[in-house]
Amino acid sequence: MKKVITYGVFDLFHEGHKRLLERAKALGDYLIVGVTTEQYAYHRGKYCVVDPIEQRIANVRSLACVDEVIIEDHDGQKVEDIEKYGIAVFTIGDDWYGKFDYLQPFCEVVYLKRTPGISSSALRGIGNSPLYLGLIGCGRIARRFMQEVGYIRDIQPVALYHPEPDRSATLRSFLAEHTAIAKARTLEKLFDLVDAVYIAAPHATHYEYAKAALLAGKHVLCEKPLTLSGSQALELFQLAEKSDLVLMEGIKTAYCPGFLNLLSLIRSGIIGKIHDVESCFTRLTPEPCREWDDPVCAGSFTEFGSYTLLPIVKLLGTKNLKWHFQSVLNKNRVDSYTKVLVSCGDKMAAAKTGLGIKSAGELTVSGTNGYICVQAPWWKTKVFEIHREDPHDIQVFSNDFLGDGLRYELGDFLYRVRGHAGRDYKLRPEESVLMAEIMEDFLRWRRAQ
Ligand code: C2G
Repeated sequence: MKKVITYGVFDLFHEGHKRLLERAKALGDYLIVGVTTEQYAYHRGKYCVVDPIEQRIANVRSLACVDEVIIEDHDGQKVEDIEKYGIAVFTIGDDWYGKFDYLQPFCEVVYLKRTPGISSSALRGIGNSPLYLGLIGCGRIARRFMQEVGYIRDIQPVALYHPEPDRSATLRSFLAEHTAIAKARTLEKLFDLVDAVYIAAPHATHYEYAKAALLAGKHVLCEKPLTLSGSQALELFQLAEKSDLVLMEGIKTAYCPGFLNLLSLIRSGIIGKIHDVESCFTRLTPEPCREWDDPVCAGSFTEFGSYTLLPIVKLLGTKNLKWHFQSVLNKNRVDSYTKVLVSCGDKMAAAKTGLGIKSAGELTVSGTNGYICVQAPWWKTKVFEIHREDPHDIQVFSNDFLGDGLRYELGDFLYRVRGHAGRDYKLRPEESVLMAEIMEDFLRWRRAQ
């Protein structure tokens, strides 16, 4: 029995996939098809897979030429499968030409001509022209954004709005670096050119810009903190829902595979019942700069609080939380270091942020059967450890975190703007609203100090 194996994502199953599988079967007597998991497709830079794996498996299995379907979910699996199933021929489309020659010592490798003119990404685009995106703000995060957006094929940044178009040196150098981006002199001009906006402007301006964009019928991805008031955040989400628009808060950790893996393991009870979450984000930031000087909301908590609150609202929930603040304030009443103590029934948490004081940027989650520790930069969650009573009993988990990680939230933004469901659990509106409430309460408390 001459066994053949091939692999694919097989998203939005189409004629090209069918023809490839039929020709693969013709290379032998028995065809095994490996269908790639969404996580592993992510790992390989495919951030917008639409069909759930069950659907993709069913589509492949429905072909008479397919004898067996397996799951593809990790690097190096192909060699394992070739040996495990006694494979004679590995085959794949010639868009991978040469990439699997390393399998030749194990079996015959055949690249089959790809069917021209059809692809899952084109099908994803059907009825959806590229998402034309406008930027508001052109500081550090906007520059990192431009590096990452290149990984999401169907998002095209086309214009930028800056409140001081003629005076900003940052704007001039940004536009010099990104010549395909047009300068929109007014917000209205920007909205005329785009389908969605990415807000990377100073925190205190987020609410007004997001509201203007939503009222103009534009989807919004807004850097954290979304707003500095719970009621403003709630108003924005209600406006987005009423207008059938996507509003996402850009806390990139919430969308990255490692953090999602961490949450699902904790929720599966791997460290028992959790009772404490401790998160810390500090970055020594020399003065003067926006973080210290912003007249409305300078300080460590408005800068890094969203990151440190995220695991707390994810693991303690959004109901019946109590919190209080402690801060080290400078002469301008700006917090160089803040600790927020949170409690909810028999659960507690502490979020620490620092601009002028350094601390261990770790995330620790404590439970009845062990604890999880993630070293800095835990907000770019890659490796984490599970510790038990026995100090030698340590499990290590490693995950992807590619580039600056914005590509994950951008993939989800496009996925949701395209009307696909099933990813909004990563950061729910009520979680963003609660974090905005805590931010609001902090600024009120700080003013009273
Ligand atoms: N294909 C084709 N013609 C097309 C589109 C795809 O012949 N018009 C082939 C691809 O070359 C591949 C298979 O169909 O062999 C599945 O394609 P995808 O679903 O895009 O999967 P891909 O990302 O190529 O995954 O680890 C290897 C990967 O899993 C391959």
